[in-house]
Formats: sequence, structure tokens, C-alpha cells
Amino acid sequence: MKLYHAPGACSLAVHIALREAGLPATLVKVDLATRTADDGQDYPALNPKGYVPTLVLDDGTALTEVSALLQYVADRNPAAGLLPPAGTLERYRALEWIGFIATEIHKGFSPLWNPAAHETVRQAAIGTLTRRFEVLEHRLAGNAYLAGPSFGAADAYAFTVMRWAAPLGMDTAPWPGIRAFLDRVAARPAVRQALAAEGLA
Ligand SMILES: N[C@@H](CCC(=O)N[C@@H](CS)C(=O)NCC(=O)O)C(=O)O
Repeated sequence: MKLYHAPGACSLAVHIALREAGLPATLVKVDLATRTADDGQDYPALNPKGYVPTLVLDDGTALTEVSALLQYVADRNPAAGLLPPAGTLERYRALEWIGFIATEIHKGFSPLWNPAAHETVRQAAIGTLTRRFEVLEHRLAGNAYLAGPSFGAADAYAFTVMRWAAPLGMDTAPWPGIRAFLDRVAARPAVRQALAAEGLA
């Protein structure tokens, strides 16, 4: 497989999941400003959405969207325990967290990434994200991981997007559960390897 990614972007969640699942994948860096890929691939032709991540399977099929890719990776190696079996309530609970992270937190950060965003828009985004962070904090105050007793796909995604908070001006000091979660996940060997491979260690 090949993972088209940008260092530290949401593609990191899929990268972590691949390493946690022990699935080999070649990393290909994409320059998001120019939409060019390091391997010379015409990236918009591969993924007309233009953004990362794209996972190219061994038969050449391109799959996109973090939520779908996390499920794909988890299902390639169920023994890694990244997601509970399909059809179980635990699976839906994990998908509930992945959906929350994707739509409420990942996309909630969008105005903070936009240098042209007006200050009122930025402050509104910070207000909404603060309320979403409270949901995470409530869960993580008494639980090591989001969707179950052990690390899973939702945690890879939450770790990835919550890393953006401090650099985007949202100090995580008010949320000790989130801070401890970030430290806990960052200490995992697969996560350390993923961060190092993306030049983020
Ligand atoms: N819905 C997409 C969102 C992906 C996304 O937001 N990718 C960002 C990086 S985190 C990106 O590539 N942005 C550049 C762009 O949109 O042009 C997914 O879940 O995969």
C-alpha cells in the first residue's frame, strides 16, 4: 500500500493506524500548496478532492476519507484491536467517536488554519472547539482511551487532531485528561515511529 500524506496532517491518523496494525505502507509526501506528490504521481488525478490522505491499495485502488481509511486498516488486521468487530455495539460506539472527531473537531479547526479568517470567525471556532474539547475531557478524565479499554482507531484520530490545538493558539492546560491522553498516545512505539517518519519527533 501507499499512503499519500502531509506531515502532521489528518493523514497521520491513518499512518498511526497502519503502524499499529503492522501493515506495511510506503509513505508519499504531498505538498498541499501545489498538490504535487513526491513520487511524481499526478495527485489530483489520483484523488480529485486534492487533499490528503489517499491510501492506494496493492491493486492500485485509491481510497480516501480518514474515517473510511481507519476502518479499512482496522479490518485488515482485526487482531490489532483498532476497531471492535462489525455489527457489535462497541463498533458503533467507536464509529460514534470517529464521527465526532471528524465533523466536530477535525473540521472545527478549519477556520484556525485559515490565515484570512476574520478574528470574529476565529473566536467563534475557538468557542465551539472548547465545548467539543469538554466532551473529550469528560471521557478521558476517567478513561485511558476514547472508545474502549485499549488504544483504537478513534484514539489515533483524536491524537492527530488534538496535536493541532496548541500550535493554533488553544492551550490544552484546562484539560488535564486530554493532556495526559496526548502524552500516553505519544509514548506508544508505533506512534513514535509514525511521528519520526513524518519528521515530527
Ligand atoms: N474529509 C477529508 C478531509 C481531509 C482534510 O481535511 N485534509 C487536509 C489536511 S488535514 C488537507 O489536505 N487540506 C488541504 C486542502 O484541503 O486542500 C477526510 O476525512 O479525509
